[in-house]
Amino acid sequence: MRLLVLAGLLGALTAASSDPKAPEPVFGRLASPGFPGPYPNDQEQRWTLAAPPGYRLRLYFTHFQLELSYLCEYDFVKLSAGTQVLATLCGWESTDTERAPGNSSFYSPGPSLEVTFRSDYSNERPFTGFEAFYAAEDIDECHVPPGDAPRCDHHCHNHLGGFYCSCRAGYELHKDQRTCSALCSGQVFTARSGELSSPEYPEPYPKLSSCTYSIRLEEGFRLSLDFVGSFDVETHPEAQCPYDFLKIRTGHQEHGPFCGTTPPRRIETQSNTATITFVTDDSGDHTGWRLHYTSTAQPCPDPRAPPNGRISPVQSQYILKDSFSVSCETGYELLQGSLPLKSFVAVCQKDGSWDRPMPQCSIVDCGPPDDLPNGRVNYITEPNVTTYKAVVQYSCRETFYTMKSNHSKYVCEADGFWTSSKGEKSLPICEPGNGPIYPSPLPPAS
Ligand SMILES: [Ca+2]
Ligand SMILES: [Ca+2]
Ligand SMILES: [Ca+2]
Repeated sequence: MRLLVLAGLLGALTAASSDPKAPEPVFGRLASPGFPGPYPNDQEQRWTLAAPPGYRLRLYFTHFQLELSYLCEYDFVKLSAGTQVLATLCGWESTDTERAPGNSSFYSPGPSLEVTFRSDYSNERPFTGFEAFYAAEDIDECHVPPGDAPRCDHHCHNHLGGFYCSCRAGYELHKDQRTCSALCSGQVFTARSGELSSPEYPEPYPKLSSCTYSIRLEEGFRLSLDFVGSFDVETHPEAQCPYDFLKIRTGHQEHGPFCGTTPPRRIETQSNTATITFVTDDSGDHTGWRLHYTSTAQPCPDPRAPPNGRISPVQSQYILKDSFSVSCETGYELLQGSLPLKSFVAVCQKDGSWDRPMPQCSIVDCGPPDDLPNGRVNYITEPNVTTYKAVVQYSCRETFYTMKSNHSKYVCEADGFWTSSKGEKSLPICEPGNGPIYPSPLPPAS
């Protein structure tokens, strides 16, 4: 963890010190005294090379010929940065124990490089020393050796003299300039059941993030919370969840903090609300958690459909906010007391009662059929029965009137109207005519 913090700090410093102006180019040449002639004895020369911040130095040799000694004890060129020795070089080509530069390039780890040339008291052969060139090069901070922590949580952008980090959608760059914090606050769940999880679950959750999730149901519901799937939140053997933690507040109760790999047990609450807080620190790879919530409430009595009616939907249980509607069979109409209803919906309330009483399905009554001028009406089904499917028949006063229509039977239909078999609701007409008239005259033979 400490390492990561350090890397973050370095990153922040480097990013902060990046200058929009392009720095002066830094390059040059170094050579041993007297080059290309032999170098003198008892020399010690030091060059301190500096590159702008965010740059490093590349050094390569075009000529190298020094006295060879065991571990380069006599004459050598030493490359160092601060207290770190990068290379000690001597001879003219590498041996098992000594190194000569050959065609290698040498890079400073940071913006400074020290080059030291030393010769001892003797130069047995006329060794001609070295010539080298250097130049400042941008450090590609985004390129990290395999196994090293990347500079940026999500995206790294290199530029001359520095670099910067950016984040995927749904994240924002933390003020450490490298970590991407999840935008995971203020999520509200209002469905009766649902699922929530740490960001990216079951992939590792983001660092330096603070997530809040609220479950808000209407009063009367009671929430139950179950952790499902794997549970993995960074923990510590002694301290209680010092790094990352999950806390749950339900009503006036607080649960947690939770961490570790054992999921918390089912939480049965007496509350219709819950707030889940998940806070993470700047390190660790843990997969997080997933929570399934359900809710219940006082059930309402099972509704029983009235005769000739049906209810929908049919459920094994109805609780708060559940509703059902009643519809009547064809030929029946909804009636609450004596009041006809267009439709009926009852809703279960939080005290476990329905908000209105069950209606009835009452048979449709078409009422007494209209009188027919110059004619009469006979009840076919039963005397004075005027309800659904009842049939009446009209006839004209005999001898003087004939019926224009040949549909004299009317049925009480579901819409409450007497209707002929042709679908007519208007009465037949009795017209003055000849001879004896039959109740249902046949059409004249053609
Ligand atoms: Ca020497
Ligand atoms: Ca750079
Ligand atoms: Ca952590």
